[in-house]
Parts: sequence; structure tokens; C-alpha cells
Amino acid sequence: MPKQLVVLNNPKATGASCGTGTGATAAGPDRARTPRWRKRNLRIALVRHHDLCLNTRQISQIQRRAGVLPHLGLGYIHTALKSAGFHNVIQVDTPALGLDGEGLRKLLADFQPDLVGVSTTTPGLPGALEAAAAAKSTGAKVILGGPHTEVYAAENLYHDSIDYVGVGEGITIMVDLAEALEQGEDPDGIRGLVSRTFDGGAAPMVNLEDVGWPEREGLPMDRYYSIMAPRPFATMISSRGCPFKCSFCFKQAVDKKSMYRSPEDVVGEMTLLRDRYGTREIMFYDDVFTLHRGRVYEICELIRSTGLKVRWEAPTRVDLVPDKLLNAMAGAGCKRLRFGIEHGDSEILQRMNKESNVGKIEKAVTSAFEAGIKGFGYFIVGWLGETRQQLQATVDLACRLPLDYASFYTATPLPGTPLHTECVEAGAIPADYWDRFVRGEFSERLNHLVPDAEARARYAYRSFFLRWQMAKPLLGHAVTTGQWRNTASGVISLAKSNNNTDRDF
Ligand code: B12
Ligand code: SF4
Repeated sequence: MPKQLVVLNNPKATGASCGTGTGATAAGPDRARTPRWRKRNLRIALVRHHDLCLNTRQISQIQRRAGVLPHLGLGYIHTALKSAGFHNVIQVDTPALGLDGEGLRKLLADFQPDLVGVSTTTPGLPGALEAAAAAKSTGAKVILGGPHTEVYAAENLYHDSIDYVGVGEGITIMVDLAEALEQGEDPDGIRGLVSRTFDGGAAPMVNLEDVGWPEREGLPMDRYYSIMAPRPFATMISSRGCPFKCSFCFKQAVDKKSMYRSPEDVVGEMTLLRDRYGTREIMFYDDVFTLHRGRVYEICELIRSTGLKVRWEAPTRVDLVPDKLLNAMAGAGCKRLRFGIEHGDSEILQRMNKESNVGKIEKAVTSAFEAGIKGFGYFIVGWLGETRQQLQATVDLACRLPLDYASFYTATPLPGTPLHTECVEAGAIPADYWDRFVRGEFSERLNHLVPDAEARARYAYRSFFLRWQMAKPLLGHAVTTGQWRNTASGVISLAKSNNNTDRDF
């Protein structure tokens, strides 16, 4: 049961600016802010501990080899805290450091934090709870944040190890919370902060350009890798938000607006990555990189005019890549586009509300290939009511497109999405599964929408990767990335994976 905190005498004043220089505002008490130049002593740890991911949409053969990617959200929070004068801050990325729960506990016990911020997705919550318990054992205050809390907020306070939940922009919430704790004030009243005695709603989105670039110093940069990229590699985000409404996607459940960084700011960070870390490839985490076409042209032009030599890749939709744009991106170092293709059956594409069709998909991926940009296809298998023929349509489409990589996720109804509502209404999943999951009852995975979804995913992977046509791209890929062992073991493990089920759909 949640602990009840004593309600302090909280003035609940409104609208005080936090004065952090991050563009942040707090709806919190009208605090006398410490001047920015004064060093603050609060010790803060920002943690990502996501190994225990239940309900992943990826089959294990692939999940294990996909790579370890830097967490940008915590990097941005770190930068904002530094700008606000908090310098005793560490980021702890346990998948990169190779730490288990006990390793994390020891690291935190050594650091003796006053405040620990733990980031989580919904499927990653088991790992986050383990991190919160490790943090609590050191006596620190613990706050949970990340995409998960945008749907489930107060419910997380069921766990004694969590003192606060941050909803929305952690950049502002963490600075406000750190300032309140530093000054011995009651944090209740901070916008976006939820405690056992206060609900501060959601902290609104800020333009990342106003925050500065994500802090990477102290991170084990040499430990990060993606199976698709040569090392050293890094990640960036140049825009946030998406106006589309794909029914499985969590973004449309929470996104209220878009945010774009200027081309100068984006290319500036790319240059820093190349110069400081020797980065050879940058992976963009945007929702849809080419949403604002004019801005992408400007980014490409700036890359070319500054002579920046770095490979990059980005996610997009098939309806947002005209030929001219593809040529501009190819000329500016874009090596791969990750397309949200999702399915090969037009009825399922419609039910996904994808606003695309097979013709548009073929045109976009082929045009990219002709422009010299490789294609990565995201597909979803095991959709509610998916027939064997519909699955085969996806596999056939994936195999005839000029893609050099593909991922086949199993359909997973994340909370807050239209897919979730549809599945509950169809009786395919229990209505209260995620509520129980958040309370810690996660001994079993959420039902797949078709019982043999994992076998379907394996079938799709095997059909796609175990083809002679893939020998050349995979070999070329291993040469460019140097990831011979990872690539070979992925293929071998797929080849060995149980094929009997392929006929059982
Ligand atoms: C990159 C990415 C990944 C990378 C993760 C790399 C990494 N280390 O972060 C990879 C490919 C590994 C990945 C995997 C998965 N992902 Co993912 N991923 C993304 C993506 C595209 C970008 C994340 C990002 O960097 N955003 C930019 C930064 C600035 O924002 P942010 O991280 O959200 O942080 C801000 C706030 O969330 C908040 N915040 C974050 N942490 C904290 C902590 C505290 C204490 C506080 C107060 C606030 C706070 O403040 C930050 C800035 O103000 C998002 C979609 C998106 N555009 O956000 C999906 C997304 C986060 N992923 C999602 C999912 C479902 C998954 C998987 C489950 C998919 C799968 N394979 O099965 C796994 C789960 C991984 C796990 N173990 O948890 C969902 C999460 C939905 C949900 N309900 O939680 C998203 C939103 C995609 C979607 N549209 O549905 N993912
Ligand atoms: S899947 Fe991509 S295009 Fe669709 S809503 Fe999500 S971010 Fe937007």
C-alpha cells in the first residue's frame, strides 16, 4: 500500500518562474530562488535500468543483439540541472555499464545521492522498480519519470520506493524538484510533479534547443553500439511530436504539439559529436524526421556547406519522402531511412490508421534505394485477427522491397492507445492488465493478440534474413560496422530457431 506522507504547510502559490535559464516555469510555491551562480550541493543520480523489460514487442533472438543505445532524456535533464547550478550529478546507464540490480545498488550506495531520478517506459517498469528500490535503500528521495508516467502517474506511488512521479518534461520537473529539496521546501506545487499529497498535472513540452545539448560527459560512450551502425556511434533528436494517429502508437496518446530545433543547432551538435567523440554515425530519435521538409533541406545544405563528414540515419513515413528530398539527404550523408511500413495487407494498414498503402510503400523505399539511401523496415506481425494470408502479405512485401534490414515486432497494445481499446472491447486482453502490471503483478506477459505471434515473428525474420539476396547486404553491413560476430550469431540463431511452428498458424 502507498505510504501517506505528512502534508506540510504548503502555500500552493502559483506561477513562479524557476529562473533556471531552461525556459522552464513552475506552478509551484513562490520560492526565493538561489542565484544561478551559486553552486548547489544536492547529489543527484539519473538512472536508466531497463533490462527487465516485460512485454517487449521484439523476439529475444533479435532483442539481445540490437545494441545498447544512449538515453537522451536523461542527458537533457542532466544539462538542465547543470545550467541550474547542480554539478553533483551522475547518469547511471546500467545496460551500458553491464550492471545488474545489485551492481546498481552498490554504485548508488557509494555515490550517496540525495535525489535519484529513474526513467522508464511502460514495458520497462520492472527494471525501473528494481532501480527505485536500490535507490531507496540509500535513503535518497526517488522520482520516476519517462513516457510511462504520461499514462500512469499516481498509480506508481503504490510502490513505497517511489516518492514522486514526474509527468511530462523532466527537464523542468527535475530542476524544480532539486531546487525545492536543496532549499528544504515542500516540492508539492511543482508543475508536472505528483506526490502522495499533490497532483501537479503534466509539465508542458519545452524546445530542446533552449536547454542545450544533452550531457554525454561521464557516459561510457565506447560501450554504446547499434547492430546497424559503425562505432563510435551516437544518438540525437532534432524534432519531437507527430500529428499522425497510428492506432498502436503511444505518441499519439500523449503528443499535444511539435517542436523543431533549428538547422544550425542540429548541425552544431553533429559537429561536436564528430569532433569530440570521433562519432562515425548518428542515429536520430525523432518521431518523424522529415515532417518539416524545409527544415530538412536546410539541415542538408548546412551539412554540405560546412563540409561535415558523418554518416546519419533517421526515421520517417513513406508519404514524407519526395525524390528531391531523398537526393538532398543522400548528398548530406544520410545512409539509411527507417520506414514505419508496419504491414503488407491493406485492410490491416487501414485498421492501424496508417494512412498509407502498399503502392506508396513500394514507391518510397525504392526511391530511397535509388537515391543511395538504404531502407530499414519496421513491421508489425500478429495484429488482432491477422490471418495466415495477411501475415504472408507482410513477409512477401518485406522480401520484395529493397530493404537491408527489417524488424518484425509483435503487436502490443500499449496503455492509452486505440489498439488497446479495440483489444479490450474484442475481449482479446483483460481490461485491467496494465493496472495490475503497474502495481507489480507482472509474472505473466500480456496475451499476444494471436496466440502464435512469436512464431509468426520468427517466421518473418527467418523468411527475410535467411535469403541468398541478403548475403550481400549483410556482408557489406558487417564490413562497415565491424560487427561480424553479432551479425553472424544473429543469423545463426535465426537459422536454429524452431521452424516447426511456421506451418501451424
Ligand atoms: C529511442 C527509443 C528507443 C530506444 C531506447 C534508447 C534509449 N536508451 O532511450 C530503443 C530502440 C532501445 C527502444 C526500445 C523500446 N521502446 Co522506445 N522509443 C524510443 C524513442 C523513439 C525516442 C526516445 C527519446 O529519446 N526521446 C527524446 C527524449 C528527449 O525524451 P524522453 O526520453 O521521453 O525524455 C523526456 C520525458 O520522457 C521525461 N523523462 C524521461 N526520463 C525521465 C526521468 C525522470 C526522473 C523524469 C522526472 C522525467 C523523465 O523528461 C525527458 C525530457 O524532458 C521513443 C519515441 C519518442 N519520440 O519519444 C520510443 C518509445 C519511448 N519507446 C517505446 C517502446 C514501447 C519501446 C519498447 C517497449 C519497444 C520494444 N522493443 O518492445 C522498447 C522498450 C525498451 C525498454 N527496455 O524500456 C514507447 C514507450 C511507450 C510507453 N508507454 O512507455 C515510445 C514512446 C514509442 C511509441 N511511440 O510508442 N526505444
Ligand atoms: S507510428 Fe510514427 S507516424 Fe504513427 S503516430 Fe507514431 S510516431 Fe507518428
